[in-house]
Amino acid sequence: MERTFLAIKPDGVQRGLIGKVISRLEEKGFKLIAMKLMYLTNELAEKHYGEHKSKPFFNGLVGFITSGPIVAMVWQGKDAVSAVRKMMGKTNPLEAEIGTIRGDFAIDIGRNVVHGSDSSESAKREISIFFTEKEIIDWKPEIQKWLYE
Ligand code: IDP
Ligand code: MG
Repeated sequence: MERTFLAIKPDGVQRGLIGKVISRLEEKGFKLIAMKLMYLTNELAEKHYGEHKSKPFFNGLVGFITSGPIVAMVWQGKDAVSAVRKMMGKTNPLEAEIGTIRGDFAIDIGRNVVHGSDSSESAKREISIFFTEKEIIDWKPEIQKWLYE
């Protein structure tokens, strides 16, 4: 089963949306296999968002993502990377479909509540930035047989 990295950004934490975001993924049937509440250091933030280094919004993005605690998570399930991206909605929340996390909970592109890996390669990279293998718990939910045929 595929793994993806999902983070609730400082805006989501400050606005009390941790539970709602987690509920959506739990209700969908994905399995939470790692989670921590943490501050991102500048160094970690710049590494995580390395692909955007040359973008005009990079400094603002790093400043924002380090401005408060985030919730870093790993979720597992069938096609988890693309399915979670779908549940997050488009980067710009006003373009994101209603029913998605960003579509329902956000307005501004710079305050879009969640980060999620955009490919299985970036998922691997991001998971390894945030978690050690020991922190990932591949437990067996009893409900599994009711989710997958
Ligand atoms: P994603 O989060 O949907 O993968 P990316 O293009 O990877 O979107 O951008 C990373 C983050 O950078 C976005 O979630 C958003 O918060 C911020 N961002 C992207 N484009 C802009 C922009 O044009 N202005 C301000 N912030 C942006
Ligand atoms: Mg991205």
